[in-house]
Amino acid sequence: MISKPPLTLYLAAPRGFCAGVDRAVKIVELALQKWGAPVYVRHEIVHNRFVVDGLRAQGAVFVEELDEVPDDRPVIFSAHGVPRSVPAEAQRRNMVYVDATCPLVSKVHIEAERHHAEGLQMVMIGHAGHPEVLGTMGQLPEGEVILVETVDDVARLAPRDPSRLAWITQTTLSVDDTAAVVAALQARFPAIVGPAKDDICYATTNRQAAVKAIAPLIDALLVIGAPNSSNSRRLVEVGQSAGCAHAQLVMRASDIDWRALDGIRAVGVTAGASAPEVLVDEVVAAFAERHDLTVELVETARERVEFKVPRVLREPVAG
Ligand code: 0O3
Ligand code: SF4
Repeated sequence: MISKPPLTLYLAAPRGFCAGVDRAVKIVELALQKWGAPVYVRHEIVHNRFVVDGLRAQGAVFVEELDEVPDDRPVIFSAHGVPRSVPAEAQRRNMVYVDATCPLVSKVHIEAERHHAEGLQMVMIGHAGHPEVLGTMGQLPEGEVILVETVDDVARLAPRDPSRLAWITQTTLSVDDTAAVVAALQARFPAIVGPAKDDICYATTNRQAAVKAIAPLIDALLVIGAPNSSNSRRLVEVGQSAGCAHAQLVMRASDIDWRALDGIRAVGVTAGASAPEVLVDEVVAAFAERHDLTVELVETARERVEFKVPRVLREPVAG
């Protein structure tokens, strides 16, 4: 028998589903129980094909815009949040809708509204075109939120009144990159107001910290997550910045570039906030097939956050 090469697999914790994703997936499942299929979902409920396919198999129909939903079927808004115009349109059409926006994204929406009510113009740090950014910017009238992505963007900002500004962020950004942008904003606009640190959520922060902890131990990092998942892509970048030159984003085990992993002695594995644990199990099993594997858990925090589903889905089904 040919012996398999030894490999230590450092499994980051926390990893995978956050409380907002857990709640959003539950909302779709409960809506299907309550109203039967089809239940429409505007945008991928979370950015993961396996989650989406699983819900589709139960009768969920995924669309990008509300005009693709018939008036007489319930619709769920994704965890990333929606511009104000979306629930407004659903109300105008008398539709049944449930908003699965993560409460930590809604918190940023409320922050933006509060600053706006005080007459401040907002600077949002985030990624152009991302649904969360579109949703948060869409809480306020056009021109009231200016988007910056980088330190260089800060130098180009031309606000209405540089002394009347507030900043907010997307929840899934790189903690370190964001700190640099915030510092640039504060240097250029000393009067700017904002959150104590940033609006990056606990789950994003914890997953990045866990990657930093395993980076010195590993030759390669695998992040399980989708290419359109902002928080997952940030985990790859955090791994690279922490010195792990070889970091791969993989949707599942079949995406692993084994050739690039040839000869390594230690690998790190984590998963984005929208990646289900079954995919982690699959990746670990794929390593176990090829290696004499030792799995070590590296736990840098324990998460106990849970969010309730909206009341309408907690009520017993009528009939
Ligand atoms: O925002 P992101 O692309 O990371 O979204 P995912 O991958 O669906 O993960 C959940 C995070 C979220 C809903 C927004 O904070
Ligand atoms: Fe909510 Fe954070 Fe999860 Fe986004 S990553 S859904 S903000 S808990």
